[in-house]
Amino acid sequence: MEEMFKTVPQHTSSWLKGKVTLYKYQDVWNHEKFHTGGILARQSFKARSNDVFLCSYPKSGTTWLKALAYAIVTRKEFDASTSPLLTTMPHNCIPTLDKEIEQIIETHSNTSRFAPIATHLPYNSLPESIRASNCKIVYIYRNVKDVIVSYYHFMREIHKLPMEDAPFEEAFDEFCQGFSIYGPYWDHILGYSKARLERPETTLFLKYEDMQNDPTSNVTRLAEFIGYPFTTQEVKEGVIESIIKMCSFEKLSNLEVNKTGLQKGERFLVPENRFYFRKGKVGDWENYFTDEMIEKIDKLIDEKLSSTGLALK
Ligand code: PAP
Repeated sequence: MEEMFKTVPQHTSSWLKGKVTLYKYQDVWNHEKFHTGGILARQSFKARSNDVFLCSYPKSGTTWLKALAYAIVTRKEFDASTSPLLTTMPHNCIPTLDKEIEQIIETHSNTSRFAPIATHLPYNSLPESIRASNCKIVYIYRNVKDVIVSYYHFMREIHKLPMEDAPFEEAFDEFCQGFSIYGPYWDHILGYSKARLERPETTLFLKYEDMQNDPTSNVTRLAEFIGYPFTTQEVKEGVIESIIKMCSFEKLSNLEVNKTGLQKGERFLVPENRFYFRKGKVGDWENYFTDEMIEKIDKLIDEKLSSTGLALK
């Protein structure tokens, strides 16, 4: 596969001081290893109709969604004082298709037990069996400007670049041009938006900002959609609130595992868990965007994404 990547378009990010080269394969820009993960997934993964996929563009709320889905699905086994989420980073509670395909194939074929699987793969890059089956897809999305800021810091931290060595303006421009992991970002959103129109019954869109504003109704929707609705008794007992609290940014980001642990399964980069818990706020972009950037990104959103009907600004 290495040979194949030598022949496809490449882009080396100048704002990351040449530390990252992205490859364009089948219309998607990505690290070689994530392309390889996607190719292996397409070759070997067979979806079952009761599978649930947690899909997202990076930095849109994946970690939070994983924690919530895991807590919902395992709530009969564990409560807020015994949950594995207290000692395991959410990314290690729910596997990612394009990163951990071998492990997923093994557990998926050895058990009929329902377990959500996450992925950053664009809709058109998903294994055919997922697109052809009626398994459920949850897509979390977020204000693009906050995605860009979050992406900027994550990439910068992983590559150990202080802010003064990583110009935000350049990162912003590259992102707008489509040079980002699993990019272009626009195509990611568009792909899942089209899927939502084609398969409305089996696709749930959740918005990060809505989840912050009204976690109870969004967690209720999520639980219903994935087939784990809360009973009246559970509602009375405050189970929803307890899950929301356990999965909150404040709780998770202060756990030892998320403060000091390292991600597993990365071949050449080992992100620290704390990189996935930066601020967890809505609107941090206001501290980074100039008027010119706001104008540029809003215009791009109008041009590229108005057909989705999603409020992304
Ligand atoms: P990933 O795609 O690499 O897994 P993802 O989890 O989608 O990353 O995004 C990380 C963002 O979610 C961070 O946003 P920030 O940079 O603006 O702070 C992170 O802080 C935020 N985040 C992580 N966990 C939570 C949570 N429990 N509640 C709210 N936001 C969270």
